[in-house]
Amino acid sequence: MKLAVVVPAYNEEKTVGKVIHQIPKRIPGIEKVEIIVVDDGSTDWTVSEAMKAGAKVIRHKMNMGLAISFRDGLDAALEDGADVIVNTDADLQYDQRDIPKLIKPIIKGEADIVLTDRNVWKLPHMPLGKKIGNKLATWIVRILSGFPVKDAQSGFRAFSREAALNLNVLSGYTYVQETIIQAVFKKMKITQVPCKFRAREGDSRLIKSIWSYAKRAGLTITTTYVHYKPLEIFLTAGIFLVLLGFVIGFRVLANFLLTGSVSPYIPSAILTAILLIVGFQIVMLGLIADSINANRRTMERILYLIRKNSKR
Ligand SMILES: Nc1nc2c(ncn2[C@@H]2O[C@H](COP(=O)(O)OP(=O)(O)OP(=O)(O)O)[C@@H](O)[C@H]2O)c(=O)[nH]1
Ligand SMILES: [Mg+2]
Repeated sequence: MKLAVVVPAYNEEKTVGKVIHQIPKRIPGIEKVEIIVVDDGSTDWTVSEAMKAGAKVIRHKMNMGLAISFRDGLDAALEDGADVIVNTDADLQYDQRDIPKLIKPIIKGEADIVLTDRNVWKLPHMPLGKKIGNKLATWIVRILSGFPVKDAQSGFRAFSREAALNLNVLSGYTYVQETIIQAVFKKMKITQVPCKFRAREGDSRLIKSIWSYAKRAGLTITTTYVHYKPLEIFLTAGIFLVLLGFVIGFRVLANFLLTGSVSPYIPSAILTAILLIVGFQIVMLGLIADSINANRRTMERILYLIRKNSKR
């Protein structure tokens, strides 16, 4: 079996080499380990440090964002014939010696994806605001996906070849929540293992402020859910409005049948009309969104087959 370790990096000259050296090169069940650094337009010495440490480097001329780098890393690993893919950060926060533990369920064929749990509450170096943000985002992913994820923000993960072939990252910013929601909806088997997580030296490259992260990650989570469950969302909202319209309109209709007049319920009649029209339109939108969803599934199947049959 071949393992590819993907390391997205943006201006990580101080740590990327150490991360590469720390990655175990001999792992039971693995014949070959390849390290792929995805340099995202770094303006420091990240690329030369990564090459010096022996990694293959894929370069973006401009900063494209972490999610796009992750996607390109997965594609490169698949093209190189990886059977197992690990994604890790270049900032030395994760302990690469956890990799054998991480890939074990995949080698044994017991999981498609292995997530890690940093146990954020117990991390002495993580600020309280970040802990709360992490817990909140994890809770939202748990509710939306229906999977009891423990730490949705940890980027240290392992994927089987089949899982990587099936994932399609659409966000440009962060892939962590999107991939979990997709994996659950695509019925992949997910396992979770605890991992160590050190304090970061220097500033975060990804998170400028908790609010901007929350806004962008929130948008990604919402759109991912809508992409996969449009009918449920629109149908629920539309039917709710139509039913409300019927409840309010019942009195208007009864009065009209008895007296032949809408008065004195004209405001209720207007509200009923609005609720019925808007509700009906939302149901129609749901049906259109569901047709688009069917197209997405077809296209994902085509992409899967193209990836599966290319190179190797
Ligand atoms: N390719 C790419 N990688 C990025 C970008 N921003 C951050 N990274 C990398 O993604 C990994 C995680 O980024 P961090 O800045 O450590 O973000 P984080 O770990 O979520 O947050 P911290 O807890 O503050 O470290 C690191 O390896 C970064 O080098 C980016 O724009 N593009
Ligand atoms: Mg980090």
